[in-house]
Amino acid sequence: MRVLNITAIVFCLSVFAHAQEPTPTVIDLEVTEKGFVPNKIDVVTDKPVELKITRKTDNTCSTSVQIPSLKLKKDLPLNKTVTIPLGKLTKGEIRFGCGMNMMDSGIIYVK
Ligand SMILES: [Cu+2]
Repeated sequence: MRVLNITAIVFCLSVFAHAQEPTPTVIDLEVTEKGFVPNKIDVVTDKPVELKITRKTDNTCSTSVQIPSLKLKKDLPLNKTVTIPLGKLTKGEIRFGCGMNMMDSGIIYVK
C-alpha cells in the first residue's frame, strides 16, 4: 500500500511538472539569397522560443547564425534544419545575424 502511494505521488508530480512546461513558440526561418526570411520576428515573454533555421542557398555569408546577446553561435549546414532552443526571452529586441557579425540581418521583438 505504501509503495502504491509513493508511485501515485511520483506520477502526480510528473504530470504536474509537465503541465507547467509551456509549449514553445516555434519560428521557422530560411536563409536565402535575401538573407534571413523572415528577418523580423514577434514573440512573447511567457513562452519559450525555438528557432528552426534552414539554409537554402550557398550564395550567402550566413553559413552560421549568431545571437551575441545570448552568446550563441550555430553552424547552418545547407538544406538541413537546425533547431535552436532559446528558452524564455526578456522583453526587448534581440538582434541576430550571420557568423561575420553583420548584425542588421534580423531582429526578434520580444513583447
Ligand atoms: Cu554577413
